[in-house]
Amino acid sequence: MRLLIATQNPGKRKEFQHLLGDLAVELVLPSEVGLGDLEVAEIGDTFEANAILKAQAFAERSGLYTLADDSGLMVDALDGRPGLYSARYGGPGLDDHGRRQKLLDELLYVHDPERGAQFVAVIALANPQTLGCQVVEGIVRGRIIHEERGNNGFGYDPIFQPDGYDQTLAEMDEGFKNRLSHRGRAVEKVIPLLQEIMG
Ligand code: ITT
Repeated sequence: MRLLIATQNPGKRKEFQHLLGDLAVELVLPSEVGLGDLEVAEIGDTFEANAILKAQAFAERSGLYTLADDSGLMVDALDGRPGLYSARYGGPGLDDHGRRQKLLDELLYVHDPERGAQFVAVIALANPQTLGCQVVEGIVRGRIIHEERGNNGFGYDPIFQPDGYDQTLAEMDEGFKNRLSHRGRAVEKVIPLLQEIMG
């Protein structure tokens, strides 16, 4: 079976390839089916709605079973922001580093006990014939530290320290991050669904 990994984010793409590498499916990237430029408007008001929008759009155009992830960082002291807007936080002028700095600035006067946060990933798996979706979720709790640490991963990894660990996600190697991350936990739940489809 061919499975399209419907993300334009290279960090996510790499993690999915690692997480699904042992499965008996052929992983296909958007650029390999002429969809390297497809951007889906994320107009849903939940992670689930946006994951479904992305999975359906790519499944319809590719004719392949498609997996899409909508994810983000929810900071307790910011009432769950940046949340759904994690990728675009602070507007189009900012890169990943700029977004992390914006978040750190907003938390400048927030003390350690109040720096709790969680990463959420919702994965939608779309059937190309019916465009019906199966949806799973993964969460990892942790806290926002005071300055960036580590060069691995992507996005907000350098400022997020999972509960029970001294390292940030960006200080862990990919295999380690994948075992405990929101995306890793969601993929664990999607694997049985893929196995069922493959029979
Ligand atoms: P696609 O829609 O093409 O998949 P995207 O980056 O726009 O790519 P989202 O809309 O789901 O994806 O935004 C998720 C953002 O949340 C992402 O850009 C990061 O800023 C952040 N994020 C999600 N998972 C993360 C992780 O594992 N580590 C660090 N940051 C993460």
